[in-house]
Amino acid sequence: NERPGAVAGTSVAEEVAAILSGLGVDKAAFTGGTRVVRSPLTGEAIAAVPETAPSEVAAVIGKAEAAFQAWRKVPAPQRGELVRLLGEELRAAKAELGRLVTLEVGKIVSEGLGEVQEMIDICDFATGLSRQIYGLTIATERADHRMMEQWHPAGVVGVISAFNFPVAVWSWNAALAFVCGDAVVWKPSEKTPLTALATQALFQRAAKRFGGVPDGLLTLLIGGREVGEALVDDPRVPVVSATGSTAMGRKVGERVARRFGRSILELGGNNASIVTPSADLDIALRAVAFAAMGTAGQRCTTLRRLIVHDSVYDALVPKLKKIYGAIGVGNPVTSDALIGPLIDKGAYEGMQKALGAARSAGGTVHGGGREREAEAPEAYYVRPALVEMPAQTGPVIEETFAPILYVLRYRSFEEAIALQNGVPQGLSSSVFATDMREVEGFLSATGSDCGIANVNMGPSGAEIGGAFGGEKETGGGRESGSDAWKAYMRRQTSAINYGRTLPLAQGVKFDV
Ligand code: UN1
Repeated sequence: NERPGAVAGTSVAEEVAAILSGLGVDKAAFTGGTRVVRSPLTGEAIAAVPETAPSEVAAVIGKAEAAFQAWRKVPAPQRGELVRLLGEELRAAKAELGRLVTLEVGKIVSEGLGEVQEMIDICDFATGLSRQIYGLTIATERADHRMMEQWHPAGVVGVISAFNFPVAVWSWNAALAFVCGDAVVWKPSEKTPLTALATQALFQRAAKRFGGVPDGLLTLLIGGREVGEALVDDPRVPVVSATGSTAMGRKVGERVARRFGRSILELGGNNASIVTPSADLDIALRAVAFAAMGTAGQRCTTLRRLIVHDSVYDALVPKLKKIYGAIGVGNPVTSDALIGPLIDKGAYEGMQKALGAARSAGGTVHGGGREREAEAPEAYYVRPALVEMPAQTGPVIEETFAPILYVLRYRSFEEAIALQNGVPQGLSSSVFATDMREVEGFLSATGSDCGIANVNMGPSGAEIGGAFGGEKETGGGRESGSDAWKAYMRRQTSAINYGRTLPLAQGVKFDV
């Protein structure tokens, strides 16, 4: 349904400028630059952002390194206070920043706000964590000795983030890095520099209130691949956290490894849900709709493969097809559509290519066509596609960042698990079942091989409290909750001799 007057008379560009200025971003940071930013809602240019030259990156990292030297001396609970203040700023600016996410990425309003909520949540988490950074005291084999481990700040953390969660994924990394005593150099997606500029302005507000935050604790690199490479190759950056495609992550991982840096990779997902005979089909239907179509299929955790037992296929799939045909697709600012646009033309073309490949592989495609082309010729709205596939081949084993759900049939639970695990990616997964044997089997060592395995819900929409990430070509990194913070610190093992002799480990004798 159209929501008339929602943007009464203002172009997206004007609204974006008003939000950025209101949040304290200098006009020079988003006008007159070389990188043109377009809103996927309409395709119109909304800003022109000055870029960082690749030759300038070394100096930025130098500044971050100097900030780190000072920040690591600030006690962790005080560092937590900075992150608490950042959380307060985010709470106060939730409406504006959420709106900016919608305007820059095309997310529906509640998802734009949800993204900011995710930032607030990780700030709360990190504030608590700042008093819980602890190591172990370990039993030693030597008399009058103590052995322990400590966690020290790692240094400058490089954060490379993707367009689809332009600010939340940064916050998972940065909130932890700041309480861990690190400085952060952030290279946002070239498609979404505006939400990054807004976030940096909010950080600066928090830093000002905190007082005495070293200059350069958070710096931004606005630019493309070359800027990212300069960050990735710099030996003063011991940790690089990168979110994006598997192709990008493979390059980042290799380059960081070459200089013995540590990378935290959160790459492609090709997430599946299994619908078993004992599933609650009403829950499955709603969960699948959100997980497969939400965010226009542009989450790492989006449901891309639905593996349905033969006996429930006809009770589930026709209903699902109906939802696919009826769901509102459109501009989420001017209507109550649940599916916003794809990020750009490239995403649309990638989707059509995958659908073509699916047809060639014997798939039956429902939906997937372009919508609203007449009123928004520069924007890429699509009807989500449901594709019934005869087998898990061709595009089904690839991640296409668009709302395509491949549906497969299975007969035995073992076959379903083999299909679930039979792709190169390993981020998220879920099972719909009330039979505890199948639930526990799915969660067991011989079940899902993914970093995330859910029951009676979809694979997307994780909370920040758990460790987020996945296996295989997803890259193996873990971010956000649980003990993911350890990746942002260096571990030091210490043995202390408080006796008057020098016993050696392993009973070695060396009397000189
Ligand atoms: C991503 O798409 O990169 O679990 C992150 C989710 C969100 C984060 C997705 N909390 O779907």
